Amino acid sequence: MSTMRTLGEFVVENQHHFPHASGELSSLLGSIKLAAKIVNREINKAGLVDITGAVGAENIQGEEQQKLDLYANDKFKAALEARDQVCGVASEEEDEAVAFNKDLNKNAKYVVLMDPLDGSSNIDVNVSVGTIFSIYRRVSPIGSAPTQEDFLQPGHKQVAAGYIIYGSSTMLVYTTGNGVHGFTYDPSLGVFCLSHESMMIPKLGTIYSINEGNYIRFPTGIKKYIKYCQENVPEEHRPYTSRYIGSLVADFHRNLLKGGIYLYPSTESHPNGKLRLLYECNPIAFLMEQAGGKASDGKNRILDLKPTELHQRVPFVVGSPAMVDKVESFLEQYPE
Ligand code: P6P
Repeated sequence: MSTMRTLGEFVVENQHHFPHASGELSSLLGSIKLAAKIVNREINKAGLVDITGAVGAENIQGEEQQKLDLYANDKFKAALEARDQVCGVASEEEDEAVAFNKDLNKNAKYVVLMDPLDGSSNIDVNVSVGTIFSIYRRVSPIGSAPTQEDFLQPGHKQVAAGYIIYGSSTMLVYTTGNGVHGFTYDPSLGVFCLSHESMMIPKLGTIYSINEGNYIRFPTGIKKYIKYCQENVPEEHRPYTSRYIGSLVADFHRNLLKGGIYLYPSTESHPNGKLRLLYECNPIAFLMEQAGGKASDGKNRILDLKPTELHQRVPFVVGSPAMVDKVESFLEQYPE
């Protein structure tokens, strides 16, 4: 239910929670909000204009870049560079971190890491996709160019994180460490309205999200957990329901609202899993913990991991706390 409070008003009302608040967060989120509106407009036209499909190039991950991947990357970078809060960004679509060198960025205090359009291979088949962002205070001296250390901070140092889901409706969901709040976009007004204040995930859900096509390549503990989910135990609300869209933001958002767990484990071909620690797992983990859930690599808390590389991957288990605990117990019981 929309309370007719806009994102801008809500952020200003809660600005005092943001460390060293001086309107920086509202301006920083304002640039993300602007880029989200622009990307949303193009996604909703996809299919009508030549903006879908591949560009015939690959990103550093070796993944085929979609036209909208690059479009979204450009728009979010431009919006962040146009304000004086951000000194640089790291992106799934950029091999290296990008330093903003305009005078207005010189004294900026923050860096942003992002997956500008996660799940973009789904655009051509009209499945929800999303933008994921993660915000840190820089650790290098203000006034100098950002350094690798600014971007390789552990997830518990995030000052804000969130996502935009471009789905049946477009929503922006974010946290600054004081709860998770969701805003639904009203295109007729051009504003994001507060629709989900203080989102909390149910402690136990009945949805498990994993690509079971990889079953034979999963660790034994994951195979055991999948079979556990499928056992018929009515008093424990099992069997569970399998729901996997192939778009992290969409799977996560549904599980956040209804309760559930998302898993992208290690496999033989991807020993560190597929998802990237810095701009997928850390922001999603921050949101999940703020919503009362858990996020681990199957053993270690995601937010405690010390990053070593910009695009490093990590196995990922995120969702209702009791369900994450159960996965970790199976992995402990059946170590590889
Ligand atoms: P698979 C999209 O490429 C993504 O990064 C996530 O959004 C999604 O959950 C996952 O990969 C899907 O990967 O291997 O199951 O197709």
